[in-house]
Amino acid sequence: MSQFEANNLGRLDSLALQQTDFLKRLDTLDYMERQTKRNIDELKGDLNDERKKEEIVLRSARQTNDRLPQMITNEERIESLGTLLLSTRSAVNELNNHLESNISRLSNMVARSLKNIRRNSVQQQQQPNYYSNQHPAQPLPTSCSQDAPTVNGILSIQLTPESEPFYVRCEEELFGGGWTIIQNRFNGKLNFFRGWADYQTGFGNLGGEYFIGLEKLHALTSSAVHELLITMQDFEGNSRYARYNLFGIGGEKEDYALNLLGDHEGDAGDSFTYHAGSKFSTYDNDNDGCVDCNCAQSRHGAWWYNWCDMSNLNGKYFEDNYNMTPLYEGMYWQDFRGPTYSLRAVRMMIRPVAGDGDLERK
Ligand SMILES: [Ca+2]
Repeated sequence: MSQFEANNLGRLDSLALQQTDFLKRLDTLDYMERQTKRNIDELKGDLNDERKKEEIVLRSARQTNDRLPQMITNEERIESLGTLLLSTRSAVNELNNHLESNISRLSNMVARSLKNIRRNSVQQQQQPNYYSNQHPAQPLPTSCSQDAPTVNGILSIQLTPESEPFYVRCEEELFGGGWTIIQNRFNGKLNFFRGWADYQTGFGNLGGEYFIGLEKLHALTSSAVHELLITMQDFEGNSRYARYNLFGIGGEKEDYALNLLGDHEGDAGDSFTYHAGSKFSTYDNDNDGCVDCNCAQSRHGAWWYNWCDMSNLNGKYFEDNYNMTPLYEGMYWQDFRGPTYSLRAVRMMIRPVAGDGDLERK
């Protein structure tokens, strides 16, 4: 029991005692009032008798004045008893008022106590429990570029306070680091010839080969202005890169169109600008620029196909005969090894452009 509750109980006890005491006094006063009334009645009776006698006396003898003082005294007694009755009534009223005010104070006190108890319990429910393992929420980073510590390159990011957090893989060395890897291929173990639903949600494993998914890619590139970096290696140990200073895709309603692609830079050459503005296509959702063909099907991939392509980084992975693949079907980049050479590894990554709320990068 809290000190507050104990105090209230104490007050209640004392008020109950007061009430008992008052009721006793009220009984006594009732009794007195009844007695007084009886006395008054008796006296009134006496008075009538006296008046009759007075009439007799007055009638019989005008000089029998010696009884008059007694009569006045009786009238005075009636008056004084009347006054006592009035004062008794006023005392009863006073006690009544006192009791009412006590009851009103008590009920106010109870109401206040209930209010406090309710407020305390609500506060307890709302307050985070700082003694549990859950620490007060600290906002998650919104991208790899915020210098948040990663665990082996993996970072949990959250684009808005309302959206679901998700893990991404970060590239922390190239061109100042801070890149979010959106596509990663290096051994051909993961099948990239997939339908629309898989490309929307993403597939694979952040620890191996994967594609991040068009939904997340749209969410990322519409949360801040991004740039794009593509790195690639051939089977002879040569590495190249292509960089675009702006990159963004539309949402589902626009078929994730490549609607933002900036200037190219890099030693791999530009085999992507040809795709700028094109919608994304999979073998089961043909949004390409080829009226009478299905580029995703014929290229064995999924891409922002135009009519049809100068790069096909989600194309088929060739472990053997990589340098003499069927035309356009491999994981190729036109300006690096041409359309019949399937690369050993490619990686696509994005990063918010410096000045868009993130750290400045070189
Ligand atoms: Ca078509």
